[in-house]
Amino acid sequence: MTIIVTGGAGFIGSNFIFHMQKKYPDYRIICLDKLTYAGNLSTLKSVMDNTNFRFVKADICDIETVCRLFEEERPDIVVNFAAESHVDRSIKDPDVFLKTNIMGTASLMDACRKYGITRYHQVSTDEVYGDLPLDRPDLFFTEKTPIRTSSPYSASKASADLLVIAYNRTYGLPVTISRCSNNYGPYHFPEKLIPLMIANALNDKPLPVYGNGENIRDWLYVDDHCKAIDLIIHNGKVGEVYNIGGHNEMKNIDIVKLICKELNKPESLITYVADRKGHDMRYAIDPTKIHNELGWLPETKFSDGIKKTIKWYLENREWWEEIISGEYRNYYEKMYGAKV
Ligand code: NAD
Ligand code: TDX
Repeated sequence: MTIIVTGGAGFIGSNFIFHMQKKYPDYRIICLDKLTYAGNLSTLKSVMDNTNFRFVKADICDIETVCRLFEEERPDIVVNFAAESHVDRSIKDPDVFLKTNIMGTASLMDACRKYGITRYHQVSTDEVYGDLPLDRPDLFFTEKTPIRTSSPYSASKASADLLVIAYNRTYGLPVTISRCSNNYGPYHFPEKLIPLMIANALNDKPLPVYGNGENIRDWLYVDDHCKAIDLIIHNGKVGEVYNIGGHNEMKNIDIVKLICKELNKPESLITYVADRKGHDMRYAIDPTKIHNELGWLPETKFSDGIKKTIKWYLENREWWEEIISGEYRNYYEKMYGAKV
């Protein structure tokens, strides 16, 4: 079995590669990644020398290079994690989100059509469903919830999903889509809520909470997401969408307070800043379908997962310190400079 994993130098893609190499040592895994600001080759150093692993630096939008790789490797399965993934960046500059997330998905699927694959899997997000009101805790996103996007990021992911469904219907491409809630865990880029708060707290820097901090996210430990994708690519039904989430809703402010507590830092570091434009209020996934059809259930409780995650950031300071001292600093200053 040969699998191309795009975006494998990023947060979830790298964790997926680790999961697959451990569970299926005979599979050949090829990571195709452009190494944007969010991709980090050092993340993959533990698998780099495996004979069944190959890294290729390339843009998923570059159809010629993608086709050359397909020609050489003749993959059975393609799992597409490659994306611009940060909502705040999409609000400042949507352009690259449209290119990578939409055009990149199309070019990958064109290569799949040309060479033939047994499965193209699109890693999507719960953000395609928009948000839920805070005063209706009885409501959840199911696979039948209408697409209703809020940010250029979520609109680009939803557009890609529509293309994936169209390629299945029009060309018979054997596709699946997964829509997951917020992930957390090792190698999470420190521009996202949990790693940003851990890094800032460790450096005794202000903890910038958007708006009133009441927004709710449904957090899933990254390994549980990887296991769900593993099940879908092997046993999921072609043409189907699977929601992935663990019924673990938390308010942003409670997460930040928990991080302060775990790290023994004062809550006085918490600084309320201007709200995100179009900020989604609540995400909450109903994972009944993947549970009933594929037997998936999240295994890591948030109370354990957050401790493991904090421990990882404490033990791997060089990984994130290098990031926050580099080019990322310019983004941080532009994004938060005047506020914190
Ligand atoms: P990430 O930003 O950490 O990593 C993205 C990776 O894609 C990076 O390695 C980057 O170099 C690569 N990449 C970007 N543009 C590329 C291009 N044009 N060609 C090739 N590679 C390119 O993202 P993540 O958090 O790991 O998210 C992975 C996927 O999962 C994304 O599709 C995202 O929409 C989806 N998702 C993320 C979450 C989450 O909580 N992080 C939740 C649900 C879904
Ligand atoms: O500094 C911050 N302060 C803050 O209050 C940051 C970075 C975020 N927030 C808030 C905004 C959100 O309500 O925390 C919440 C989580 O924010 P992010 O970590 O940026 O994640 P989110 O916008 O929810 O999107 C994530 O989950 C769905 C991923 O980044 C997406 O790629 C995925 O599709």
